Amino acid sequence: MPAAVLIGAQWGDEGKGKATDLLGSRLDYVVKFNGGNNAGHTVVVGEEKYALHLLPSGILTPGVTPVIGNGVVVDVEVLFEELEGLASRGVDVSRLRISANAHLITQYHRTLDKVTERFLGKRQIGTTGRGIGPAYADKINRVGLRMQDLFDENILRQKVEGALDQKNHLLVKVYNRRAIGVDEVVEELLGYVDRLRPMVTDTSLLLHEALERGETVLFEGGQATMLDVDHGTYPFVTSSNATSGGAVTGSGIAPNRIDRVIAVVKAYTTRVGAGPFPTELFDEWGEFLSERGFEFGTTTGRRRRTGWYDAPIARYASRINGVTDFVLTKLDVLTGLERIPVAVGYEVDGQRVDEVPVSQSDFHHAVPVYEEFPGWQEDISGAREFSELPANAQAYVRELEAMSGSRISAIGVGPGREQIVQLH
Ligand code: 2SA
Ligand code: GDP
Ligand code: MG
Repeated sequence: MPAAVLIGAQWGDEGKGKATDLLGSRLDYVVKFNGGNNAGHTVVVGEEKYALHLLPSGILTPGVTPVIGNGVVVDVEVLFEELEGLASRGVDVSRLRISANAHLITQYHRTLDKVTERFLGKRQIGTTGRGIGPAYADKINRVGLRMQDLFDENILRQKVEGALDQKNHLLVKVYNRRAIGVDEVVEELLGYVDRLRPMVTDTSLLLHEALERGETVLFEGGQATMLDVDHGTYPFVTSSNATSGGAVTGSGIAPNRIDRVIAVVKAYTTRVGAGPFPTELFDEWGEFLSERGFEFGTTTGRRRRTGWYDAPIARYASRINGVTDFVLTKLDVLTGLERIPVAVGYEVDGQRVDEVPVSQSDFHHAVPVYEEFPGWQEDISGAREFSELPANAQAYVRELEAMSGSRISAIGVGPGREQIVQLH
């Protein structure tokens, strides 16, 4: 497995952090290729619980070099907070490398994210408020700041001036906010330069050389397929490519280097923020999944919306990402249910459809068509072999596998690092 991509198949929080951590001992590099500190990965190691936002989960595995690729947007204040938090708990953070081409999130991006959301009223996306969308908008609009700009004060000042010209107009005239000064932004950023210098490099070259030496690299996606700016439920998406293609553009590694695509999929579905969600539950079963699965945002603490497994979404993720293996997580959360519904298709305006509809309006009012499978009552959190799962749990996994387009290679039966059943 010289180069593998690990992504989320649904709307995020599938347990990607844990899955990465699991592969950790076999890896040399773990690369974050999209998003920023909107991500939230919870990893439980023994008694210790870590919540990672901007840093790749691989940072927790000794010997692994964590990399922040060019496709990431970096809030440097958050970066150092997170690094210091981990270092104070004994984690070695000295290997971190950051792409010179990664873009920066500054205070004006955070401010704009929050005021824009408020302004949208009922049309809110439900962003994490971390400045992600505005930072990517600047990148595409060619007024973004990159890591490398920090090392030339003149260039940095010019670029901040350019970016603030437009933003101050918007902030003052439209949103009735105070103007942001060029000096305050530049001074704040310059304060981090000395600490950043040894970390910032050409990470595309670094990874290329590692692969040439036969070392292993894992590309870890933030958010998930249905939140991808191109392939997700636009406009209720994040502003980056969270699908496997993003690993290529977001790291500078060619597509033909990648030989495995692992998608993490929950045994049910959750979503945080606004947007369509066909299998969403508003009853006691939704409550059951929320409480049992402890479905609260790792970054914002928001309660996640919950629903049953949606097989067309898994098939869609399989196709868009070229999934070679699924890691099915949180199977333990379903323990105790008599019957488990799974969406096998939808009804749209009286028509049966088997795939995720391309029309956003159709997806908004798609009604799931369910098949029900028998549940199990036994505690499965101690299972480590497939044969140790109750027969109904085994059958549920096999049914999902048959509907989802790729093989299931591992099953999560609890939050702990060791709570996993490996199939392949
Ligand atoms: P943004 O902030 O611009 O990326 O928000 C746009 C949409 O993307 C969703 N989004 C997420 N969905 C699930 N998990 C995410 N990470 C955190 C977690 C979220 C949290 O692990 O729990 O703590 O709330 C994440 N990040 C972005 C977001 O909800 C919007 O729908
Ligand atoms: P990520 O964003 O995909 O990394 O996922 P999050 O960390 O935001 O959310 C997943 C949550 O599920 C975390 O609290 C994990 O500790 C937890 N988790 C992961 N795998 C399992 C599992 O198999 N069973 C249970 N019960 N919890 C799990
Ligand atoms: Mg998360």
